[in-house]
Amino acid sequence: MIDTKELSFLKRTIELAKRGLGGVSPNPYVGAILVSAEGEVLGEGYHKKYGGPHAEVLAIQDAQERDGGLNAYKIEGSTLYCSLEPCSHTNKQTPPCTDLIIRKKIKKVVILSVDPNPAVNGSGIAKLLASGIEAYSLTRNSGNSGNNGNSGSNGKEIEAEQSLENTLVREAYKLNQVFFKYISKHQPFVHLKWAQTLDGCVATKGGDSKWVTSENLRREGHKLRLTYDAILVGINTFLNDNPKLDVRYSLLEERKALDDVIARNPYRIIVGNFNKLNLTVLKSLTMLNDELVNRTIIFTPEVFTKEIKHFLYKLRDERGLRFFETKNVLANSRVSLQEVLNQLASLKISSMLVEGGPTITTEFIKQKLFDKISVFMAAKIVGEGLKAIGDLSIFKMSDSINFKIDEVEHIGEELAITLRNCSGLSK
Ligand code: AOF
Ligand code: ZN
Repeated sequence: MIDTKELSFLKRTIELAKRGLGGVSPNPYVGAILVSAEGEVLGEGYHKKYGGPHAEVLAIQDAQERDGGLNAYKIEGSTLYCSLEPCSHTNKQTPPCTDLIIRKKIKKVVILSVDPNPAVNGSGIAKLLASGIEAYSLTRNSGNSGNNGNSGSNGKEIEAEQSLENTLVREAYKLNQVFFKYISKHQPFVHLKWAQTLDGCVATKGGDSKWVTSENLRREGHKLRLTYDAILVGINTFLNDNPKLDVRYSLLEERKALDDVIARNPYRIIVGNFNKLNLTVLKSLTMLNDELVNRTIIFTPEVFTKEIKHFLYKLRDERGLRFFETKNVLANSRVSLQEVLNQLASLKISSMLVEGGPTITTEFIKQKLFDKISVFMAAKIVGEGLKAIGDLSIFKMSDSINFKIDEVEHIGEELAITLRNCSGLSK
């Protein structure tokens, strides 16, 4: 176990890492802080941009430049705290962080999460140890963790430190859940989200859905959008709601104002059969017209309707629309969602928020292709209406799909519930 001061440095690495939001995907969020042997902070850094310098490199650079380089000599013998294991592999965009750490004669490296990237996965720590650096992570090799029992704490303090340590390890895991899945399974992280009434409806029986939840909760939805590479909807939502699927409420602008981080709208994915659509209607829809057409991606079974095919090809060639005719077509001309996920992974899209509607969401649930669910619940009922989830052919309560509730947030009169699958159905 490590002491409270060191835990506070690790906590800071998570705060720093979070500032990379929107810029680093498909890389992980990483923060690092360099502390002198006397316990003063020499430098801080976080991974800001995919392809840009890593957190450790920026922390060391900060230590070299701070106060006109006055404390640069203290880097030798200092301790580096990192939210993720420093990389040790080559054949990538930036040089390995471990080499710089070794060159700078840093004495100790304390890490929250091991990097599950098969090219790293403990070899960063091994390389540091082989160079005589005291290196350990709180998530693995904890036998090695410098817990020499000499922290001088009494029982209560040890308990508090242990609980803070566990909290930080959990937070570091949550921070990079998307990266961990993408890098180990080469599949995007899938988050299903819908807004419903107390009686489970996303629209009235007349089809009215504006609005199920209040403005407050809708803003939360946009905050969620900001954290994902892509938003996916089914063709029905695309036609009926004519959504834009961008990030509003000035959230992008707020991010842009923070340091020099990147803020961008997520990709917008439409899944469904484009064959039977009305061309005039199609031509009028926002996502095929606005300034973000080059961030729209369509997945459809092969399009036989000549005019529609011509229109979509033209948009692809002239405005950068991405248009995929899927190879695997399921019953009723449904698109294979597994094929969609494979294709997205090859486009380096590491995460996706599925915003409906019921048909496509039910399909993701049926095919067990999701990692997380958020239900935004309004304190209202409408009786008969359009159900959030369609038929799953479940007849016995004991066959229901069960979840663990991760978080319940009370926002005004409404709830934001985050769940994870726990009925043995997860991939
Ligand atoms: C670190 N610190 O800040 C990050 C790490 O292509 P590159 O050079 O950016 O390398 C990407 C890989 O490096 C990524 O897949 C992950 O394993 C690790 N990310 N490592 O030491 C960082 N972002
Ligand atoms: Zn690195």
